[in-house]
Amino acid sequence: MPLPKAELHLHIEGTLEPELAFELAARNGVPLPYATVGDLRAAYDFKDLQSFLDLYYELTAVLRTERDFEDLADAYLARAAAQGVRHAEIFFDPQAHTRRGVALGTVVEGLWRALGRGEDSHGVSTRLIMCFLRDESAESALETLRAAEPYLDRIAGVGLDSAEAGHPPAKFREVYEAAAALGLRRVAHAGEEGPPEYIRQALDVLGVERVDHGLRCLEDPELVARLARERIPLTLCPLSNVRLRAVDTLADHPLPALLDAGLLCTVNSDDPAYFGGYVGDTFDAVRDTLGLTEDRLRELARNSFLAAFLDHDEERRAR
Ligand code: ES4
Ligand code: ZN
Repeated sequence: MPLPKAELHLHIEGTLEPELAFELAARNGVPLPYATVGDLRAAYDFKDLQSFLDLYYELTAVLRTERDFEDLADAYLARAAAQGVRHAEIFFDPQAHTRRGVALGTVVEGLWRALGRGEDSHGVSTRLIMCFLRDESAESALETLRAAEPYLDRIAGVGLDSAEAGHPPAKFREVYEAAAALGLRRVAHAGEEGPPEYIRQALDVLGVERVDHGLRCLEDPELVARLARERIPLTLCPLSNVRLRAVDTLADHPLPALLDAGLLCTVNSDDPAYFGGYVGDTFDAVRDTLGLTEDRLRELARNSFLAAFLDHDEERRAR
């Protein structure tokens, strides 16, 4: 039995397996510039975040209908459940779809068809977190938030993702203030490729409750001390960091140092179809490669529930 855990850093578009991409491409008559599943998989050799994002956005073209988003989310729930996930807080990127003519309602309604029955179908409770693309404008983020108002009963929070360098969190102050006023929870990617200063901005300007990645906090001991003192969770994604070359090898990943520094670390899969594993695979990899003890693994699983947007009773039921 895999350890029960929550997954807090998961892009639903990043769960699109090559086989499903081909199936949806055929169903929707969308041409793909790859002849076979093998050719597509061969393209998963990334040199940095941007080279990954280029392919990730390219493949969203196959997602067109509510049923496509439903099938995508259903496939994720099945895989997650098999790896011990009891609760998942799932990112989606509305602008990656609206900018190519797919309505926000299609995305949310489609995802919700699968997620709304996730507890019954797979024993996985879920939350949806709507991410703004930080390489799009602040105005576009605000328009996205406004467009989401009819769906706020299904959206727990907002996040910030995509290409980090040159797009500091402070650019999104206004939309995060508006999100907070609507009662939405707030998270943001920071310190994946960007500097420690971006982590500070996410906390101080955007008011985030969790930091997604946050890896580069280690360059700033004062920031590490603050994150530990304030019990700010980090949603780390070790396999992603290896594939996008934030670290050289998994053996070099600073997860043990971050845990030793007293940080509330969680381990997550980010874009599992692209980075070689779902969250249970990630737990296995850090155990085997970083030599984490069973106690440490249990701490990571416990942290995932502590850092989740669950109330006390829900948390107890989930773990
Ligand atoms: C992402 Cl790994 C990563 N970083 C930033 N934005 C993203 N969107 C999807 N995966
Ligand atoms: Zn991410």
